[in-house]
Amino acid sequence: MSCRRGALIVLEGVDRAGKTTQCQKLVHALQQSGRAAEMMRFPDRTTKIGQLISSYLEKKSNLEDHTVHLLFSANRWEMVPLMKQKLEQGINLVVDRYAFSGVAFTSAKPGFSLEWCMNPDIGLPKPDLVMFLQLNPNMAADRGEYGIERYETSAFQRTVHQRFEELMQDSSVNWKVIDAARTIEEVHKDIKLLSECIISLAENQPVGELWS
Ligand code: NYM
Repeated sequence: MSCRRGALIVLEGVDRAGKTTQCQKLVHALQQSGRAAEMMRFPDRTTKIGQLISSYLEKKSNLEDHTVHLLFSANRWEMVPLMKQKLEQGINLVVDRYAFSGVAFTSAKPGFSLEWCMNPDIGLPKPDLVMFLQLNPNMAADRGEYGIERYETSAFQRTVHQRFEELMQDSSVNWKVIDAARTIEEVHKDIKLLSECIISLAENQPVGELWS
């Protein structure tokens, strides 16, 4: 008998919503409760493609806007064999950003439709659950100065937030909105509960394909 597969759980949100902290806490909590869990993040800056992206984000290099969008997508695709392998082994994957960030950030640039941006990510492993850490971009800005990387301005983040709102209209994706304006522990409690439910539901179902 094959083992139960792991769940693919994604956390999304604008910068400073607390995604990374919450991903780490979730992985830890799942492991504490005896479940196999690992964290992944996109962009994965460790690969050759990831290094091109990282240099672009740090403003050490310039890349044409379509090109960098496709690199972000390629950075996800190059991890797909590993993701599938881990899910099949029963490891729950907790992912810090995924294709939704890809679409929200590029489509916040002038001249990019949601549809064009979604295309290269069609067919990626479909998350069983996408939790959107909802934080008003003004509150996100109040959490301290934005960093110096590309996209880290209040005006751009407001547009990114609007694009996420549009993406969340798509009922083919299992979106859950989490109020991220609360304490770290309150937010974690909700995330943990939702994740535990989806892990039980996903284990007997095949991994789906995103947007296809
Ligand atoms: N970003 C992230 C994109 O523009 N496209 C993508 O596909 C992904 C996954 O990269 N501002 C942006 C969002 C962030 C930046 O993310 C780096 P992080 O989580 O700060 O490393």
